[in-house]
Amino acid sequence: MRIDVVSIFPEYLAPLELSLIGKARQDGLLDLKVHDLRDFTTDRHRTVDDTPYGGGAGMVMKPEPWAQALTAVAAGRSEDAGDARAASDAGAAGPPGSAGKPVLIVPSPAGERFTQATAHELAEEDQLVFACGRYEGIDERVLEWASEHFTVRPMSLGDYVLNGGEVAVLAMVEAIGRLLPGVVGNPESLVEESHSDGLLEYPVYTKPSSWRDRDVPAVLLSGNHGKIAQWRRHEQYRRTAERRPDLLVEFDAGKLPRADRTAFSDLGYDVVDGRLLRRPDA
Ligand code: 6GU
Repeated sequence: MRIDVVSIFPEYLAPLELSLIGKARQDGLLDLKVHDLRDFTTDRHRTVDDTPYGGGAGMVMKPEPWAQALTAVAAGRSEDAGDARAASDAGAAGPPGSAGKPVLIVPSPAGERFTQATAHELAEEDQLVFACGRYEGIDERVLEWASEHFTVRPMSLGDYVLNGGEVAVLAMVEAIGRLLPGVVGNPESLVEESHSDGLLEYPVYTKPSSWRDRDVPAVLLSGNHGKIAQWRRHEQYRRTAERRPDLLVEFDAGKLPRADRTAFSDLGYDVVDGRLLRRPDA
């Protein structure tokens, strides 16, 4: 997979050289490049922002540096603004032979919610481009224009505001990158983790079996793998009901074994038409 990140703070993306993602880059599983938006300006001050039409607080990112930068990365030519202009003049729309348009991800609290399902979807793409906005955002016309060359997806991590897209890109690239074949050593670790099945993960324990007067749940020491699997599943239900009841609305309860229905009943949920319904009295 090819990933390009455009930012006015390329140093912010330095952690992508570390750990699993850094290793994936070294191993050639992930071709990731970070670009400085200011390299695509043409004025002496390398200006990337200006005051908003209509008034109001803050600054807005100017469209032209973004068009130059995105044209360059879509064409796979991004060393400097000269390259960007050449690619633009040639009308380049993407690397030759690439299947479909690259996906342009625009981190924004006004975007669609980024979830584990989004990460899986994006992990199938050939090329992702992340456009890190700062200030009050990027001139809206950039996104309209870019849709000729990219599938444009404004994405939000959640309902809170960050100062810019960079931290969100660190999170999204890690979530996507770890799903690429070969990046996570043992692919089984991807199966039983939070959100892989629409539920939160069960609690985990390691040695010693008794620590500061606290014992590991006995079932985990029993060697009974059926019992252990059931206990873990029920812990997932309990945790999800307690911390993220919103996730249970989407949960498919149609084929649950009797013991699991009972577990949900104990948590105050009935199964109605294959869906979990919170009892009003619970
Ligand atoms: Cl993706 N970007 C920014 N700037 N703020 C956010 C966000 C993204 N997700 C939540 N808040």
